[in-house]
Amino acid sequence: MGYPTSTLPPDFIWGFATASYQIEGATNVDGRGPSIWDSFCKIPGKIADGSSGEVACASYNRAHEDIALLKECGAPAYRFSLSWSRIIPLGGRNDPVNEKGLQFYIKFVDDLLAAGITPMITLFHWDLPDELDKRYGGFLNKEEFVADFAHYARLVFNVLGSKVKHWITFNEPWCSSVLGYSTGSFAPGRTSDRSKSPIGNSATEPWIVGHNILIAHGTVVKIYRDEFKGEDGQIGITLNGDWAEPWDPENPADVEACTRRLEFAMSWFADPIYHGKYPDSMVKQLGNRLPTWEPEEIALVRNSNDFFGMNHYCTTYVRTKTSEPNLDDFEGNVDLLHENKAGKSIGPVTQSSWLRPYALGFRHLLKWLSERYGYPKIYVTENGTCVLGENDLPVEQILNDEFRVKYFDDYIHAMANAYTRDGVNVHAYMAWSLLDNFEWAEGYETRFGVTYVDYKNDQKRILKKSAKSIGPIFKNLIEKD
Ligand code: GBH
Repeated sequence: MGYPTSTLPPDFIWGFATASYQIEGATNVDGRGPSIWDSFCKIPGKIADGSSGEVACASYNRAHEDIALLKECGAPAYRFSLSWSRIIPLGGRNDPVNEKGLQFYIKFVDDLLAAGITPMITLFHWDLPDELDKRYGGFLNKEEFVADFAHYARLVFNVLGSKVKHWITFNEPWCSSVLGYSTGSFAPGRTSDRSKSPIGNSATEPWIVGHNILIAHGTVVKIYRDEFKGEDGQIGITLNGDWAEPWDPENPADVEACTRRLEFAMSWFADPIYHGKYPDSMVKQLGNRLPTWEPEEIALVRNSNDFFGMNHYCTTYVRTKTSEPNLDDFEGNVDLLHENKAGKSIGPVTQSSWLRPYALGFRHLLKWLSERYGYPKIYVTENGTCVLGENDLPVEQILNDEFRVKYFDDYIHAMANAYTRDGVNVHAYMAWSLLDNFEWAEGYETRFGVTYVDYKNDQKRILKKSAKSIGPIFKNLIEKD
C-alpha cells in the first residue's frame, strides 16, 4: 500500500500573476500620477541597474498581447494589480478621478472575461500615489490613509464589483512595512540608517505601517462585504512567507526560533485576522513599539479574510541569536542562512540572493498555517523562481528554462501533496510571473517570467519552455467533477 495519488480539488483555479508597476510602463501617459516607486527609482543607487518602471513590459499598450499569452498557456485565471495613481492621480478622496485610467482597467477586465479568463485583482501592490506620501506620510497617517484607501477601493468596486469575483486588498504588507520603513530598500525608502535616508525610524515605523495597513484592509473588506460582495465575491489579503528550517535541528532554541521567525513574517498579519491579536513573541520582543488594538479596529480586522492569500518562494535555515534583539530587528532575533550547521545548502543558488528553492518547505508551510489558522481556504497568489545568470545567456538558452520547469513541477506537486495528505484547503495557484518584468530594487537583471521580454527590441514577448509546462501539470492533478 503506497500513498494515495495526490490531486487537487475540482474547483481549483490556476494562472499567472503580475503587478502594475512591474509591467505597465506608460507612467506618464493618459493622466497617470506618479507613485512612490517613480520617485524612489530616481534616487541614484536604489535600483541595481539604475532603471525604473517607466517602460517596463509596456503592458499598458500591449494588454491584448498579454491576454494572448495567457490563452496560449491555457491559463484559466490571471492575477494583476491596479495602479492607484492611474485611477486617482493624486490618490486622495477629494482628488479628481482619471477617467482614462479607470476605462483602461474596465476594458482589460472585459477583454479577459471575453477570453474566458477569470480576473483576480490586487488593489495595492506597492505603488502608492506619491502625493499621499508627500501630503501626509502615506501609511504612517492612519486616519488619512485608511479613508483614502477606502475611497479608492469603493470607486473600483463600483465599476468592477459585478464582474470581478476575486479581490486582494494588499500584496505582502510585510514588504511595504519592513522594506519600505525599516531597511529602506523599497519605496519610500525610510530607515534609521542615515547613509540611506535622511528620514525614518526603523524601531517604530514598520510596526505602525503594518498596523495601519491591517486597518485599511479590514475597512475595505467591510465595505466590500456590506455593499458589493453578493453571492459569490471573495476578498482577502496576500501575505509573504518563506518556510524556516532549524540551522541545528538538535538545538531546541533553533527549532523555537523557526516558529518565531514565521510569526514575525506571517503571523504579524495573520494572527490579528484569525485570532484577534498580535503573536506573543512579537509583543514580548517589541513591547510598546507594537501598536495596540482599539476594540473597533480589531473588530474590523478579525475574520476579514474570505481566503488566505499566500505568496511563497523558498526556505531558509534559521539560527537563534544569543544576544538581546536590536531595536531595528524585524526577524525575531534570528540569523537567516542558506546552509545548515552541517554545511548543507537548502537548495540551488538562483539569481536572487534570498531565493533557494526547496519544494518540501512549501508543503510544510501550507500545513503549518493550516494548523495555526483552522484550515482556511488558501489561495497561493505567487510562486516562482529566477534563474542564476539567466539575463546573460543567449536568448535560445533563456527560452529553454529547465530550471524553472523543474521548480514549478516540484512546487505544484508539493502543494498537491499538502492537499491530499495533509488536508490543506488550497484552491488556487498563480505562478509568478507571466512576464519577465521590473524586479523592484533588482531592476531588469533578474527575470522571473515564463515569458521572455526583449527589452531592447520593443518589449517583444516570447514564451519560455516553462510557460507551457504548467497547464499539463494541473490538467493531470485537478480532479474531474
Ligand atoms: C514577491 O515578493 C513580490 O510580490 C513580487 O512583486 C516580486 O516580483 C516577487 O516576489 C519576486 O521577488 O533582498 O534580502 O531584501 C516576494 C517576497 C520579500 C522576496 C522580500 C524578496 C527581499 C529580501 N520578497 N525579499 S532582501
